[in-house]
Amino acid sequence: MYEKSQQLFERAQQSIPGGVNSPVRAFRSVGGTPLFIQRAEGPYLYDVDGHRYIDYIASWGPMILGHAWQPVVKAIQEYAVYSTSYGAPTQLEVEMAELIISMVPNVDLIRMVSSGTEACMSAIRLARGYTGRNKIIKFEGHYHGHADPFLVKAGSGVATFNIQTVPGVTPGVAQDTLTAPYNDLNAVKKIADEHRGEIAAIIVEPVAGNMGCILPQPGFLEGLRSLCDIEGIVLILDEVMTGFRLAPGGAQERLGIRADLLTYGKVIGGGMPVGAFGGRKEIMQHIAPLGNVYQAGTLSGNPIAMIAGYTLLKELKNNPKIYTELEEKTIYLRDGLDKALKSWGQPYQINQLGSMISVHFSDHPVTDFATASAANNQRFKIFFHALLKRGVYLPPSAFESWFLNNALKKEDLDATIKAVQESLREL
Ligand code: KE4
Repeated sequence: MYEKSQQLFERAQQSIPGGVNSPVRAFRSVGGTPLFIQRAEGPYLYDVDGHRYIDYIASWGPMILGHAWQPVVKAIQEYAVYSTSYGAPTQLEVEMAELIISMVPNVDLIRMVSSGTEACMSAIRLARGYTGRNKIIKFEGHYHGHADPFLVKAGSGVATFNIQTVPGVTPGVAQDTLTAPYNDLNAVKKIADEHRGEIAAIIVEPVAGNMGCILPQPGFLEGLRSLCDIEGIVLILDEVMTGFRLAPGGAQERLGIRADLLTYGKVIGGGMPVGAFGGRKEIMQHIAPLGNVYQAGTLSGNPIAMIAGYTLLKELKNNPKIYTELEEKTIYLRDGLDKALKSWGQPYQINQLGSMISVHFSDHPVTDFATASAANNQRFKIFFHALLKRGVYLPPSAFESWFLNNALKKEDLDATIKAVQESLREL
């Protein structure tokens, strides 16, 4: 069934660590051979063995309008002939920055980078440079990329592989990263009391997507906001997943919260390598060459990445009904999954907001890393493969959010629900 993927995976492991260029792709937590993808179009992936899958990863978020969305494809084709990089400023970068600023309520200045990791690590450095303080608070199970300060009780692949302390992250770095359970405001207040005057930033996924999809409890983000105001701490919303996905203005618009700094990735690049960080001018003006907080990148603002991201964001800004359609489709899927799983009679939870959703085989609400970890993730493993062989491609880990794309049609959602119904006897 997966002969060519198996052959390619064998071959890949001879030249690439683990045969993949990012660990979560290796299927390690669900077992089996990672599928090698030949091409994708709309809501479908096609693997090298010719199988078609309904895609709920969407490249971990970017492909919000589906794969090979023609305006982006055409824009890349058109601009590639002008060269693929100059290492000098372009009008495109100005137009991209102006477009983002027009979509997000409280960004005065924004700096483009080439990944979400770069965006988050730059935002942390900026917060430290701006406040003169060293420590940060992050949340257990949250993932902000693979920069050293974040690899303390991180989510996504770090949680998937249950890596408690990442070798290579020195005690000197780890000591400045303090952690609290997500949705536990009292724990954060306690840390802030114990480290008054030492904390530069709190960085948080406004809707967590790296331990499945987990929503903020009412008042949690608002509590962080007021704590940061009182203590002079920079509030960083990591919107790499939620930005331009939950609303044109991201989680800030959807949840009515305002951060001091924002980080972006994924959707912002339309599938090309793009990240960004931005916020109030009072803070951003400390970034070189304006200020001395140094941050740089050979391919930052790359013209091909800019035209891809710009073309996609322009569509999202001009057609906000896309968000309504996406949420309606996600709620349709959620309700269908709920009906199927209820008939099954075993415990489960479904978390959903906008076009982010996840299923947890747990008999109590999944609200943080501890409850996500306590779920029956062995059952998720079986669920994953039962759906995969029926042509439905979920993230290969219980510690990931699913992402819907707007190319999905009702027939795709119905096929997914049917596949879930048929798979229940295997769980
Ligand atoms: P990248 O460096 O992978 O572009 O972005 C890091 C990042 C930062 N912040 C959040 C909230 C993120 O979810 C991510 C990356 N997400 C993972 C999926 N959970 C990327 C997939 C992968 O690691 O291959």
